[in-house]
Amino acid sequence: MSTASPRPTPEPPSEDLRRLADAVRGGDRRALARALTLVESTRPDHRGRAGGLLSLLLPATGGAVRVGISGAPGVGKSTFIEALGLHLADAGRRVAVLAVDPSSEVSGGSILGDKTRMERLSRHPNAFIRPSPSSGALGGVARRSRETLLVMEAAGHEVVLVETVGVGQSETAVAEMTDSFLLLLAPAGGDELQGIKKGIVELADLLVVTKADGDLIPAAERARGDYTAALAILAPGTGWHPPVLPCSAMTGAGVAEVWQAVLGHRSALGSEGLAAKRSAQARRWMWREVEDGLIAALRADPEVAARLGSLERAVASGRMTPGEAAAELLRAFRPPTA
Ligand SMILES: Nc1nc2c(ncn2[C@@H]2O[C@H](COP(=O)(O)OP(=O)(O)OP(=O)(O)O)[C@@H](O)[C@H]2O)c(=O)[nH]1
Ligand SMILES: [Mg+2]
Repeated sequence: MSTASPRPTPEPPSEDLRRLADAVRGGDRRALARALTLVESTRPDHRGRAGGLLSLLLPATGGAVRVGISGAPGVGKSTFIEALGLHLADAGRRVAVLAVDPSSEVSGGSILGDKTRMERLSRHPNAFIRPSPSSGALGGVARRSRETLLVMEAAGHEVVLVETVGVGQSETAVAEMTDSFLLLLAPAGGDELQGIKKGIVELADLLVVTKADGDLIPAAERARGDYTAALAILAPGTGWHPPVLPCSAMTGAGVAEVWQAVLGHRSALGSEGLAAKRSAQARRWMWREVEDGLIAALRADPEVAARLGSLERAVASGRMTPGEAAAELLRAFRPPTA
């Protein structure tokens, strides 16, 4: 299992790093690209510099509307992001797009690798599209994506759209770095309320039925009814009721309404609610990093490594309880002193 290695102490900012941070804040696209390459790098000597850069940029972050977009493969995420991105960019908003794609190692390409799907948006002067950082364990990819988001924000983007494919933990990771989380659903109802699992519904602030155009309009309408009914059962609580909206990225119908609903969710949160949500996310993120760092250090410990094999075998064969074995590993562990 590969785990994220602990980040080295941030470098005290050099003159060079300060210049880069200033250029990023000034909206220089080439500086932004360089900064993102640094932040996404896994090279140990880059990590310290990246930490230094992020410290410099942190005061300039927080100003964007952060929107997560998820859904099953092929549901229309990229096409929707392009339509929404163009809607906003044409209205003069600066839009950034990034992807969290822990599977790219397996599939051999990133979600946004197929640039043709966002060709128009990627050429728009108000838009900046960043493909998924090079693959790896979700923890590492998610951390780099979160930092990418902060850098894009510091560069003055007013909206950041984060795409992730709706399989497993990457959804949770994206929900934990965004203000509003959109779940995209296919225009098929009835038995196919696939996406509507309780865990996912709890993450979603907004549901969008995609491809509501042409022959699919009746199916999209039915799906909207089914999903609305299912939500009433699954999420009966008070507070925010996630709306279900039909949308066609192809014709553009419903795109503006989805954006209005995002803003509606935002105003329902209120500025205090939003600040509280972001604080909780930042705290959770700190603990994720602590956990990742501890696990990486544990696995790198020679004493632990020497005992691991026999302890695992003892547990697997029932000669030792998992609790005893864990206690022995932890006793052998000498955490590195920072
Ligand atoms: N009719 C119709 N087709 C659409 C619409 N949006 C997307 N599609 C089609 O659905 C297919 C998948 O679209 P994508 O946007 O690539 O879907 P995705 O969810 O990003 O897919 P992955 O990233 O591979 O998970 C493409 O063939 C699109 O042309 C729409 O609004 N209407
Ligand atoms: Mg896609």
